[in-house]
Amino acid sequence: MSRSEELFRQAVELIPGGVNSPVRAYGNVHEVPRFIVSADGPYISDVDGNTYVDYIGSWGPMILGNNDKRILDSVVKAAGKGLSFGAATEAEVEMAQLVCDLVPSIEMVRMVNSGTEAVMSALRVARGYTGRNKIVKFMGCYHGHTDAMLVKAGSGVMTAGIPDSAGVPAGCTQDTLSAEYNNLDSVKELFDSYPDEIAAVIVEPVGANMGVVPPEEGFLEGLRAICDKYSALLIFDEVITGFRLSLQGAQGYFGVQPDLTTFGKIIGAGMPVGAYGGRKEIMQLVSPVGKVYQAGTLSGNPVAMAAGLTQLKILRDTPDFYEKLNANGDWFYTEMDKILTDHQIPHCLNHVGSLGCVFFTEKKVKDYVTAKTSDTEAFAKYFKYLLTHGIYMAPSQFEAIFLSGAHTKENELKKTLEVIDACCAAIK
Ligand code: KE4
Repeated sequence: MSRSEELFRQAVELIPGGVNSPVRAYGNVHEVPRFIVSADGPYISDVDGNTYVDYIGSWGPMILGNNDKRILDSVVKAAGKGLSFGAATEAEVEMAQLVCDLVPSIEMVRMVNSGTEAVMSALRVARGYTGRNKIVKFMGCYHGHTDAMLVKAGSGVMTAGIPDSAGVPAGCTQDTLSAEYNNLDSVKELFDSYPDEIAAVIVEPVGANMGVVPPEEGFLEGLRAICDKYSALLIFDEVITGFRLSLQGAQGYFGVQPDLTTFGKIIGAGMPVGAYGGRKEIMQLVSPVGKVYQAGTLSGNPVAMAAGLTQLKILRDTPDFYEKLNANGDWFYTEMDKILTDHQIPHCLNHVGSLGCVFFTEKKVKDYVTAKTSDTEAFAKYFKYLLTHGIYMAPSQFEAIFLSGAHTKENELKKTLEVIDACCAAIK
């Protein structure tokens, strides 16, 4: 028995599913989760001495690659002065200034400790600012596990959101309306029915939690126009896309400005950081100055700020970082698509910059319904082959591949394509 198997057997008796976050349990791919001991650059290593090319990067934060020594040094230095003070610090002012400098739509920002907390807070601010209760989200988009976002996928103008989790009272989701990604008519229909009741539309500007689903031409611009027409707020959930697609996130990449933005992952460089921000007239509503309450013991924690600040400054100051990362992504995913096509494997490969995903379906995946046509058993075979040949991908069809600046065409990307080629020959 492997050490991972031993640990997993022990873990399942102590932690729900043996993991501290469900996707890590490998449930969708019928595998024993690999217990990790270390990571460095584009690599990650498990307790049994196996090393893999890492395409999860802690689900997005590791855009520079794992264990960047510059970030580590800043964390050690900050930790040496004390782990947390629960008081204002210069690092928080520096982080707020940096985010406002980098993201044009943001004039004021509040740090929290996770993407979920950022979304929960942004929704509350939107409701407080507009005095309205309803929120529009999109089927297939994930915004963390705050009650209001845990609604059953399903459109329908009059159907109030139905909880998609036990323990969520109907009252928490009755004001959450579901629309179809890349379908502006489904959004207009909701606004036609509730013209002055919708506080906000929240969207992943690139869907990355139903696999990767890019916005079709005009989709984000259309959401902007609809929100303007009905005086609702547009919230971009950039927990994944923030500081990934460009230094200005998806809003800079696509040129559409939201009213509020949520961040996570990269902003913390692997430490627990979330953030939400927007125009000052909106953010001034947040306590202690405004009437919308929000708080957090460890928000803006000095050690986490040190990590996030160092990573964001490197991304800001490294010439052509995003051009090179996104060009590697374009090349890698295009080559991957060619390999699957040459092997005549039904697939749809979607990508935007360094984010990508292969769906095992012959349909063009453009929303939740088409994403769900994927053959998840075929995905499980693909996943297992790659894992047993040194390639560490997300253990679910409905997640993303995350490239980092540490992955090189000549080495890791080339090796990965060779394994994918062999995989296709083996599984078709
Ligand atoms: P956290 O609370 O997990 O920091 O962020 C929630 C969240 C919010 N918004 C978007 C767009 C997200 O993708 C996430 C979390 N992403 C998942 C990966 N699909 C995190 C991995 C996990 O749940 O373990």
